[in-house]
Order: sequence, then C-alpha cells, then structure tokens
Amino acid sequence: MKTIKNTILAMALVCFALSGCSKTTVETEAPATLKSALADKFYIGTALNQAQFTGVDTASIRLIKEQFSAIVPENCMKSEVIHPEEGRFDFTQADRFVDFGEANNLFITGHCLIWHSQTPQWLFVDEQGKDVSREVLIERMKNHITAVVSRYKGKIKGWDVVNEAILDDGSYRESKFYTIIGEEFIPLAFQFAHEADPDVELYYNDYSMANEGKRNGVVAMVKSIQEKGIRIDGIGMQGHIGMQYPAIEEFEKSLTAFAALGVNVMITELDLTVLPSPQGDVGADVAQTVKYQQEMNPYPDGLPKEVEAAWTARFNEFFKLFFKYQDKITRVTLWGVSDGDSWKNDWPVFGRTDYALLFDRNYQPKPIVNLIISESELTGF
Ligand code: 9MR
Repeated sequence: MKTIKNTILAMALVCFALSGCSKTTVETEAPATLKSALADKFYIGTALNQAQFTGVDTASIRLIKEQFSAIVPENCMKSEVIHPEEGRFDFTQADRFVDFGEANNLFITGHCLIWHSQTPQWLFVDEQGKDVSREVLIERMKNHITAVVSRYKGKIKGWDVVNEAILDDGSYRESKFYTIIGEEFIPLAFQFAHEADPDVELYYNDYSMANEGKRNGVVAMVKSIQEKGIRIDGIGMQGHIGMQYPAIEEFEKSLTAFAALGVNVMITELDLTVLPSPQGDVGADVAQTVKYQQEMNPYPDGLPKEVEAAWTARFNEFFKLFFKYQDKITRVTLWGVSDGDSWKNDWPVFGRTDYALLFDRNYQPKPIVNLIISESELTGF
C-alpha cells in the first residue's frame, strides 16, 4: 500500500484592515484520520448496511468516506438475499453496495458465498422436500458462486468464499453442505470462485479463531486446500471479542499459525462488547440467543468512566497486536460504523445498549480513535 501523507497545507490570506491589509500565510494541518494514519499498514474497513450504501444515513456516509479505506456488506450479499429462488437472483442491493464502493474508491470485499446460515432452503432440497444428491448440490453451489462472482469481476477485490465451516473443537460443522457433499465442498467452492474470477482474492472466514481446536482445524483445512493446488489467499479472523474472551496470547498464536501457512491474515468483523455475556462472550453463532433480562443491560444511558476506560484499554491492546503483525495483516475491518448500528445491541440478547464500535451513537470518535492514530505513528517500519 502506498503511503499517503496526511499533511495538507492550507494557505490562508488574512487581511488586517487596520494595519493596511498586510498579508499573512497561515499553515494548518488537517486532522489525521484512521484511513490516513493506517494507509501504510493495512486497509481499515467497515461493514455497511443498506441505509448507508443507499445514501440514506448521511452521518455514517460522512464517516465512511473520511475514516475508512475498505468496505464489506453486512447482509446484502448473503445467499438468501441475492438468490432467493432457484434461477432467480436479486442483485438490487448488492449492485448499489458495489457502486458505492467504486464511487468512493474503497477496497471492496464480498461477504459471503457459502455459509450454513442465511442460505435459502431451496438450495438443499428437491421438489418433494428431500435432500438433493451430492451432484445436484455441487452443481447448485457452482451456479451460485459463478453467477455472483462473475457479476462483480474486477470490482470486488476479495471474497469470503466459505464462512464458519469449522467448529470450536476443529471438526467440520454438520451443515447441509457438509452432510451432503462432505469436506470437499470447501475446496470446490474455492475452485469455482477462482474459475469465475481468476484475479480475485479468496478467503476463509470464521469466529472464535483464538480457540486452540478451531486454530488447528482451520490450519489443517487450509493446508488441504493448498495441497490440492487450489488458490486461497487469506484467512479472516472475525474479531467479535469481549472484555475477557479471547486471551490475547491465544489470538496471537492463531494469527501467527495462519500467517505461517503463507496466506494473508485479515481481522474481520471487529467489535468489542462491553456487556455481560450469558455464554462467556465466546462465538458469533446467530442461532444462539438468550431472553432479555434487565440485569443483562446495565448501561442503557451511557458507560461509567471506568468501564469506558477499560474498554478503550482492551481495544488498544488488540490494535497494538495488529501493529506488531502489520506485515502479515492486510486489512482490519470493523463490523459497523457507529454503536447504534451494531448487531451486538441485539445478540446474544435482543434489545440491549452496547458500545462495541469506534464511533459513538452521535457519530463522534471515541478516545480509542485518537489512540490508534497516535500509536500508528510509533509503529512504522
Ligand atoms: O451483523 C449481521 C446481522 O445483521 C445479521 O442479522 C446476521 C444474520 O445474517 O449476520 C450478522 O453478521 C454475521 C456475519 O455475516 C458472519 N459472522 C457473524 C456475524 C454476526 O452474526
């Protein structure tokens, strides 16, 4: 990535009427942004929702243009949205998302091609509602991937090809893709994506990557793709983190284990929940939810100072780790722009007030933003 110097010299002519209009030159420095400060390290991205890429949420759009260099769609490219029925695609939202990225010169990642969740049920069954054969599912998977990837060829620069296929113990998730096709569905998905756009980068993306079992399972799975001579460019470590989980040392072990495979590492879906978690703030499985209880929503009107300070310190530790491995990390992407947007307000407990992102509900930068910017300057090569 090329270095972008942030200093803009503004020439201001100041006319003092009483002193006979003498001219004075004033130099001002534009405030650093995340995008400018991190330009020589990694892309800094955010997930976009529909109100943002369609131009409705103007306050977010201002921040996206000013602060971020990369985008990923939070929901509009999931297969249930884009391919609701066999033979019928709906690219309405996805096209607008991609147009937004191109118009604003942002690095665009597609999310996601093959995932057990948010997948339309028709994909797996025949007219009688019975599971289709292995051959039929492979053919349907190929049609889906080919249509979506080729539509955005040259525009989307990287795809989350397979999402969340390995469980925390390292075994394969028993999704329909797995039970009908077997392990082979993963290398096949990468192969189909590569055939549709030979230049696009291809990623595997998953949560709870700091768990030893998942780390080992993902390493073995990625090795098996590589041994077949099939292209894989990167591993996305979803950063749905909490105040306790994960231990940063374990996250670091996974980061270095993945980088040792010779692929890029991306920190994807980053957010830091400050709320109590019924399941020990592990994971990001949207299917696991818990009923609302008042004591699970302790900060509806704002964070106490000491809690905010602890949150900032924890986020800062993670960014220090990302700076340490800036030669291995190509992108760090937040899962949303400001706190009001975050899925964490509704998961794992619906209707809470969380503070998981870098900008607050009034679209103002939190102290962590300036910390990231100032520390980025200390950690250049
Ligand atoms: O943030 C997304 C939320 O708005 C959706 O309701 C949900 C289901 O589609 O997906 C959320 O994003 C998930 C991402 O696509 C994959 N990793 C876990 C994320 C959080 O559940």
